[in-house]
Amino acid sequence: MDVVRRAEVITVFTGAGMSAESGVATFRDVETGLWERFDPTQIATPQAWASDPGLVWAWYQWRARVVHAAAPNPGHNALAHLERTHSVLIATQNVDDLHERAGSSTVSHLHGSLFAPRCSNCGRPYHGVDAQPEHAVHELRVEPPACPTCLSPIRPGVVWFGEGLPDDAWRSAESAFTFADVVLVVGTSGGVYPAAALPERAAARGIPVIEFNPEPSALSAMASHSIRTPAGISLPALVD
Ligand code: BJW
Repeated sequence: MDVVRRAEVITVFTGAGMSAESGVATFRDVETGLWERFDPTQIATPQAWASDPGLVWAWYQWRARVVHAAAPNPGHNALAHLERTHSVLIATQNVDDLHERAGSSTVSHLHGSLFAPRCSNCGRPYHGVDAQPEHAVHELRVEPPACPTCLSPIRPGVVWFGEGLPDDAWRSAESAFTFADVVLVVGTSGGVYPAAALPERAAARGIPVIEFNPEPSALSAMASHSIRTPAGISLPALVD
């Protein structure tokens, strides 16, 4: 694709569909999405954490084990390969580490990480969680560990609805979307803000936006071009 080949700086905006072919469930896909089986208000909000921390902790530990057992797919690998010829920044909404494991060097995690738990009170990072995937089953409740410093419960390092995005990730993403020659939007329904505003603003400034998603999304209307095949097929074709 010429617009990509000619670009010096490529900013990539990824969502759950990026990791779908690695066996990591999306949120909103019909039948397979996490929100088909779990109510987001009961699990991905500060209120859910306050009312049932054991349920929330167990759910995120289960998801961390699923990701730990998964591997990057050809789409992740293709984006890592793109760094050989271009300056690439990935702004991901995903809380997995599959971009990093594929070899991408600059990844901003707009919605946090499954692998960065922290104290719910003093905010110190917690390094004691064992993410080994012996049993990828979902235990209903697991008591969160206690912070070694202040004894408050350790919380998942993800961004729940109603919470602000991490400042450093947001700032580097904003700059990457400002200075991009082209933006690739991969595997997102594009309806969660403020993250979805980043490609919208880039399009409004005249930066070409290419979407990679088998289905139309909330961002399709402002994309210059949409490629309707799975990312594990369309992204490798881009770097070949
Ligand atoms: C494939 C594929 C394949 C499948 N290849 N593609 C403005 C308007 C309206 C509402 C708001 C607004 N501003 C803020 C809000 C409220 C809210 C929000 O956006 N709500 C909307 C849902 C209506 N936003 C927030 O609450 C945010 N915080 C905030 O605004 O705080 C204000 C504040 C400021 C300062 C101080 C304090 C507060 C936070 C949002 C956090 C979102 N968190 C989650 C959970 C993270 C943790 C976890 O993982 O559990 O993030 S929700 C969930 O949605 C997750 C995702 O990152 C995010 C986006 O989902 P994504 O990635 O798009 O996945 P899907 O499943 O929706 O789509 C998958 C796509 O893949 C589909 O299109 C498929 O077709 C495609 N696909 N296979 C390519 N093989």
